[in-house]
Amino acid sequence: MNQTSVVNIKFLCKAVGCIGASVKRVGLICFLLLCNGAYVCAEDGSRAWLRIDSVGKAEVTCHRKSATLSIARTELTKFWKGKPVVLQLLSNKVTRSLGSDGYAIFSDEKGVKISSCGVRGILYGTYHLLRLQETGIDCSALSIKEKPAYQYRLLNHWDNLDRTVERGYAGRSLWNWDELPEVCSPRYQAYARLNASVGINGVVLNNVNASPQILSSEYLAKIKALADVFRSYGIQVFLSVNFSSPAALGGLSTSDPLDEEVRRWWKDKVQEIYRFIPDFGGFLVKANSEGLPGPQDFGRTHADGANMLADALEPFGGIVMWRAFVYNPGDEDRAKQAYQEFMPFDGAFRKNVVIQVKNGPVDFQPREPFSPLFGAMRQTAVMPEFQITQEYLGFSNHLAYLASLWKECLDADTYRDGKGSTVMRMTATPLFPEAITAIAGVANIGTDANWCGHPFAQANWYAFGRLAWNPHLTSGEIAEEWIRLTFDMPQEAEQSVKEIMLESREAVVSYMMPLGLHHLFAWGHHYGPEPWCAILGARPDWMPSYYHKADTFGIGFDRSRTGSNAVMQYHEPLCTLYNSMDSCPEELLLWFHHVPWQHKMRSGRTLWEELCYKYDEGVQHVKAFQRKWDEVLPHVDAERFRDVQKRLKIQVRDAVWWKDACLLYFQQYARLPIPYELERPQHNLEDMMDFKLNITNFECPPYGFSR
Ligand code: GCW
Repeated sequence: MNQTSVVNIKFLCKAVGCIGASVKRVGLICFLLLCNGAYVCAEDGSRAWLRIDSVGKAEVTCHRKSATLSIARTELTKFWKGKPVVLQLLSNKVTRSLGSDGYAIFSDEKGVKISSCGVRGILYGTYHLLRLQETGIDCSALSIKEKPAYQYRLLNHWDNLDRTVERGYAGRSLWNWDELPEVCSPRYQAYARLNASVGINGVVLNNVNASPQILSSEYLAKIKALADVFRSYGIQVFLSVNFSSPAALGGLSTSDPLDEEVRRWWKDKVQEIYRFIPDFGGFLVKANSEGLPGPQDFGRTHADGANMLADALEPFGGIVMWRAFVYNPGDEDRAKQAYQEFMPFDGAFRKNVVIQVKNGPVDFQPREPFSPLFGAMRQTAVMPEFQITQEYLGFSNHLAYLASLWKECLDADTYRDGKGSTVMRMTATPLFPEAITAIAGVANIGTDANWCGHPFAQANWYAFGRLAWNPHLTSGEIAEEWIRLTFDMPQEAEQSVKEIMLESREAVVSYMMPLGLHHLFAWGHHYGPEPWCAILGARPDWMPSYYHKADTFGIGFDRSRTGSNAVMQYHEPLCTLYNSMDSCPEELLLWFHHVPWQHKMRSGRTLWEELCYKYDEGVQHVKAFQRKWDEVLPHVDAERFRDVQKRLKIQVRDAVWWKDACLLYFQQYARLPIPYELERPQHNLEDMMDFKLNITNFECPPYGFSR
């Protein structure tokens, strides 16, 4: 959309705004639909970062035919504003070195050439060229070679068959199982296009808490219909499977992975899947985790379970992503358990198995150290799992740009092979020639018109794809791209929005859980603070007190050598660094140590004072975001502007709620005053402790805390 039409539309909005309140919305929509239908649709956020207006006249040549190439061609014909483009599917030294997803783009005064040895590479090159155009890069003399860092770049949907989405805050599941396979919503294609435009090449359709039903022939026919839509966008379909499917779905008496009948059942099932979907990607498995069935139910190991599935998938080129998210209530520190359970099996997995590891050792907290499993395995492929959906970061009410969180993990040095052994290197470099490299993000996508709920949550989907392609990109670079593609703002406003985004994750850490605190979340839904939560008979490792361990002496989980000794799971020099209260990075201090309230911090303040300052800093940050956002009002369409404004209001309210709840609760132990220069609490502890937010797992609370 050019500047003039933006101004015109804003003028029209104002004019229509004069009409009475109830007529206003309908009137506005009809009026704008008549004048400029694309605008109304566009600014509800549904076009996300692909908001190019069609120019419809580019010259594009491609001598080969395929569904994917024809998408590339159409995209360029409609949206490319430059010289003629030639799409070259060819195998030469350069294209072979870039692989079938990689591409080369060259341009000169005659035109542009995009070449790749794979059709997917041509498609990715196409979207890259359009991205360069739309972000204002001069495309007249390009010489670009790109290849993705990870072979598999996957979204994990936690979508249930009843269309609820576990930890989803953007409406219902996109997959309309009742209508499929007969009816294929146009949104499936739009979704695939958005994914392809950032290089995502696979999707796990269903929740890791998987229903055995997903493997029924009835559902496979529905999944085939989705796979048929996704295929031409270069997207492979994967499924989460329930380990007890042979018994639960197949009617066998056991699901023991060493039982011959069970093995046969999986082989037959896999064959059936490939009859429906010849390019099926493979299985994702959550086993013996949070009450789900797994090989241990039969006295077998993770390796036995994973290998059985791997053997069934291997003839078809399918893979198994076996999750390491395992922990049991007991004496052992939860943060240590995944490492302890998986390390003994290093090297015991088949080559088409990859262990999927959450970024931190506990569970997608606003800040955790990286999981020690990343720097540990030497003969088993390991892949990072990030959470794009904001289970622990304010759902889609809070603005939290997560590239900063993921980069912190990817850039972390594991020291496995000396300095420079970053998580990125450990996971993107194959450990052995056939080793899988992969990365997954738990999707934040649903039926909301703008896909993700919060308009800025789209940036996390975008950033995940971009980082999966190139983890060397900085959070700032990705934010800049996204802002340019998503809004039409002058540079100064872009800068303000970028500042908000880059500061947002740290702000959330500060007002929720600074200095290494973790899991202070309310029971079940994980939205607000409940550091006091104590449910009779519930698992202790699901209680906040298990993690904060506040008492009159201090606060924090002692994971040093004299504590749970989780530090031992890290290579030197990290083990020593984390082990001492004096050398431990302060942002992880309470993760690794139980620290006295009077402990002197680097700022010269006591721990208690520092905690108060951090919480306050978080609140002040979000208030500053509100001001900065209000300033960009003239440069954002009314719909998205108001949406973000409304959510920032909630975020400020929630930030104050978090600060008051945590400080007033911990103050009972610290018995020290909140420094007088800081804002006073706005709530009473008793009120907050009485308050229960009435939400299920699947909804986003509309207004945060209010009584
Ligand atoms: O963080 C926890 C979530 C569960 C989720 C689980 C997992 C899908 O609270 O909702 O289940 O992690 O990752 O398996």
